[in-house]
Amino acid sequence: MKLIVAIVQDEDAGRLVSALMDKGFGVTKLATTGGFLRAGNTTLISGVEDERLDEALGIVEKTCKSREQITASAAPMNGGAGGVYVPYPIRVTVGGATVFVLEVSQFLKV
Ligand code: 2BA
Repeated sequence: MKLIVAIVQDEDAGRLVSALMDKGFGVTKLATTGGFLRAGNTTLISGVEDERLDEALGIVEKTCKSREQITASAAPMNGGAGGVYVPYPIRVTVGGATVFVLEVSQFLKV
């Protein structure tokens, strides 16, 4: 068995949960925050049998879109000597999904 940990954008999370559940996968949805943008995202965890891993990953890939987001970075003014930083917008491409696949040593429901 494998544990899929998928970090996705909030906009895709509802459809992804539905798509996985429609195919009989168990899913848990967690509200999370990305370290770089400091913005909300969603982490889904799903335990899947080895033979269905590719199917589940295919659903994640099909459902999650990449999007551009604008965030504020800070540029030093006067070389930063005076400790003055001016925020300026930068564009980053987020997603579709950041996915980790972990080996499950035990799966218990007690
Ligand atoms: P965030 O950390 O908020 O990152 C959002 C997006 O900002 C990233 O999209 C990437 O395009 C950009 N980004 C991140 N760090 C950057 C940096 N140091 N410089 C420039 N741009 C940077 P994704 O790569 O699609 O990541 C989406 C979310 O997935 C991340 O949100 C984070 O919550 C999670 N994530 C990504 N890589 C991870 C990792 N190695 N471990 C744990 N979580 C990760």
